[in-house]
Amino acid sequence: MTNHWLDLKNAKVFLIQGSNAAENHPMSMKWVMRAKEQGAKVIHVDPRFTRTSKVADIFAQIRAGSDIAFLNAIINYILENDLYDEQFIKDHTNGLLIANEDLAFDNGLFSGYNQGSYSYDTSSWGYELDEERKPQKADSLNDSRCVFSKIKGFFKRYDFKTASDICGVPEETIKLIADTLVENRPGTIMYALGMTQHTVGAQNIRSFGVLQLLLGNVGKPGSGVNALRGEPNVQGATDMACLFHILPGYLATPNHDVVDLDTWTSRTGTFRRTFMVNLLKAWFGENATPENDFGFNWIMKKNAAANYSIFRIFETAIEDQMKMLYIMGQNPMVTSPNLKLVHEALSKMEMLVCADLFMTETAAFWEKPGVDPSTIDTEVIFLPAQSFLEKEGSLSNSGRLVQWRYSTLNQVGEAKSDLEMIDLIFRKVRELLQGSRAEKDQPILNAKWNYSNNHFAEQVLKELNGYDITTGQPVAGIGALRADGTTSSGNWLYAGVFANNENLSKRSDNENDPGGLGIYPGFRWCWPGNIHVLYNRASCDKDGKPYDESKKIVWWDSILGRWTGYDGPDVPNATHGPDTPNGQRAFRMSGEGLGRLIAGPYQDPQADTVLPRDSSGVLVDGPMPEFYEPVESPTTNILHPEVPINPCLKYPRLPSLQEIGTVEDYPYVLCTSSLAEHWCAGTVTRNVPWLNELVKETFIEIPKSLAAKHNIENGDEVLVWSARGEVQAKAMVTHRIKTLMINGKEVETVWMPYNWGYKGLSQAASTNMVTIDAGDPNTWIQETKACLINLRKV
Ligand SMILES: Nc1nc2c(c(=O)[nH]1)N[C@H]1C(S)=C(S)[C@@H](COP(=O)(O)OP(=O)(O)OC[C@H]3O[C@@H](n4cnc5c(=O)[nH]c(N)nc54)[C@H](O)[C@@H]3O)O[C@H]1N2
Ligand SMILES: Nc1nc2c(c(=O)[nH]1)N[C@H]1C(S)=C(S)[C@@H](COP(=O)(O)OP(=O)(O)OC[C@H]3O[C@@H](n4cnc5c(=O)[nH]c(N)nc54)[C@H](O)[C@@H]3O)O[C@H]1N2
Ligand SMILES: [Mo]
Repeated sequence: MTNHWLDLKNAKVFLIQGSNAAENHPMSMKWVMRAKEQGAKVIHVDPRFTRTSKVADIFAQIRAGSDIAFLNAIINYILENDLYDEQFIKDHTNGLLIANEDLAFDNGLFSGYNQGSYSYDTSSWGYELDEERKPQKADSLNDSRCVFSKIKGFFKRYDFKTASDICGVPEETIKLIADTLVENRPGTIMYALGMTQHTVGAQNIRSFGVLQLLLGNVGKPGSGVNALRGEPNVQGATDMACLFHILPGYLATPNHDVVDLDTWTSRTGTFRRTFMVNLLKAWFGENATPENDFGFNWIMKKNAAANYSIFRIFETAIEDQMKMLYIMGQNPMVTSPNLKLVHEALSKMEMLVCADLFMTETAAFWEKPGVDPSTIDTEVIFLPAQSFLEKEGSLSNSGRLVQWRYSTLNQVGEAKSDLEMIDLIFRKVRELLQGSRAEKDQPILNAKWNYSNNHFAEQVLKELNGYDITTGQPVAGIGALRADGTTSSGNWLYAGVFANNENLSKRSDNENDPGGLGIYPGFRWCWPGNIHVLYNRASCDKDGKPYDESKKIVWWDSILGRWTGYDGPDVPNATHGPDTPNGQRAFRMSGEGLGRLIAGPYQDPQADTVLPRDSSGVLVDGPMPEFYEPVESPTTNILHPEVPINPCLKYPRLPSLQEIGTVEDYPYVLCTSSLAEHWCAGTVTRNVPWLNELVKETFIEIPKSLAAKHNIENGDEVLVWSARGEVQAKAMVTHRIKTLMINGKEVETVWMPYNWGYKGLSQAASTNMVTIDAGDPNTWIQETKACLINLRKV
């Protein structure tokens, strides 16, 4: 979230799109409803009418996977009718900067496309630079060369009629939603998987970003683009880099050609070098010295061209390259798309280790009904894990609030905490490697690893915060981190959580809320630096004065000579005023310090210890969000039929296991998601009898019109099949999904939960037998919100 949960109460309008907040994030609705009591409007855009739609003032039923067309039409309307916040655009976005003259878009492709590699050379997506390599700036937004003029041209194709033909939302509803957003500011956006689980998932969110920048809805209370995160602590997990392309604190994992720390620095910036040195000190302790580049070459490198996502883990197993997998707290035999492929992959592994609370479908994959276990050689080891009740530790919520949890249960049986399991394994592996000179073993032999079993998790949090090595005391914040190896910090974003040797994630002051904005600065601790609203510098004009005095959050205090306010000011340096370059960098992590309407690479030439020099924030599949159809689509792409789907998509990779269905054979769109009554794989919830009583088995929601066509009634057994597999489920004939008119043709959508498998107290077919494992080329999230199926009554 750019903002935070309590901040929702400050919004005047909510665009909830691709999120079923009422069922999946019920606590959020408390604040939405509070705003509604003050007159705020709620808009819900979803293929299916849910409990969230029930509280909406406007509900728009949209075709799954067509959101960019819908959002771009709103953006175009705002641009064409001068409904944008001109001052904000000039102050805080790159709208006035002169775009690179080679930037082009033609028939579905941006400039720089390479057909053979399905990728873009992004160099034409940046700016025209002056002699000092700074972006040239136009005097007015009317300059035909500036970013603002370029986006006007780009979004022009998205008139209401075209958008409506693509997404199925009537033209007048799109206009009503656009007017409601324009008339009620600040407004906020809440989204989750309905937007991200697509092959255009990241560009969906870029449309949100452009929309909010145009409306001036960034950095202010009640504004922002808010990702409602999923699994408990998924925010913490991404902060700690449970992803292949980043290290803790979102630092880039070096590619194979990054031979030393200087090369890494030249690509990512001196600013980030400090964080990298601190990370290396945390990992390798005394063994990380200036002489050995702080152990930089001990950390893993990746092949720049390779994809190490979960898809490739399974695919490389099938290709006989992945021999062993250690899974902690995941049940991919239910939750991963295209389960046939996953099963084949697990069957080919030499060894599978699963640490879980329950015997999962994954740990027992060899017991899958219809499979002969004697044909599978994989050795499976199951490690019983402690649940959150048996252990303490911190969780980071969607609003980046780090909150301490205490254990409430004694250890049950032989179960161990994941930390303890990893500790035992690490120590044993290191013992086995003692004396090895092999290069690949050096990271383990040189690691700093000296935890004790006394409040293990708190030792880890302290290490993430980091120490001043010269005094042995925890550092007070990001500003205290040095690049010379005299401080350490396992994750720069968490520097400050242990300031003054106190675990600030345990703080509980829920009384003191200066400004009444819901910030409560003494309640737990928020990264970075207890800043609750990111980009809050953008709530002020060039001179550091709040645009809206009645909703001020931070400001420049010229008497004190510093940025101050109710929240931590999000500025590079609190004493660098509006008359300095740093005082104008509301988007301090981007090279130009501005919000990007066009997102291209830009490196600041005068990168010093404060200014970053990198091209982060650039997506691989375009500088502006363009609409592409899902891989399996019920219709043609009317904008550019020759480039129907995301041109950066490499799919299928294993054609025999990744078949793509066509609308002729598979005429209906399948949308999948979770239920209020169950949790993801259902491993935990399907073992709770009361929850099974509420929803006892999987089902398929079929619109009345389609059910009638197939003679299906409520409760009938239905066979559902795609190009990849089949499942059987009970029919739930529904009014909640309706037929949509797309490109002049009727399109029917059905919906299924994905929470079942063949273990636990409630067993049923796994929907992911039929879903598709094509993924967004930026994030590798799967397209589980839209694929094509066929169905019949059994
Ligand atoms: N009770 C409960 N709560 C949960 C979970 C759970 O399993 N059970 N899971 C947690 C997890 S891990 C996550 S990630 C979150 C997920 O939270 P959400 O993202 O809110 O959950 P979903 O239901 O997957 O999807 C949200 C909505 O997106 C809609 N949708 C699908 N495709 C599209 C599309 O193309 N466009 C638009 N506009 N909408 C679309 C779906 O119809 C659905 O209503 O919930 C978390 N909370
Ligand atoms: N078709 C379709 N598929 C989807 C989605 C969809 O919308 N549609 N949504 C996707 C999303 S958003 C998500 S997040 C994934 C979720 O996919 P998974 O992560 O596979 O699902 P969970 O049920 O959350 O699995 C968590 C496992 O962790 C175990 N566990 C709980 N606590 C602990 C612990 O402390 N230690 C250990 N070792 N184990 C523990 C639980 O028993 C459970 O087996 O599913 C994805 N799959
Ligand atoms: Mo999730």
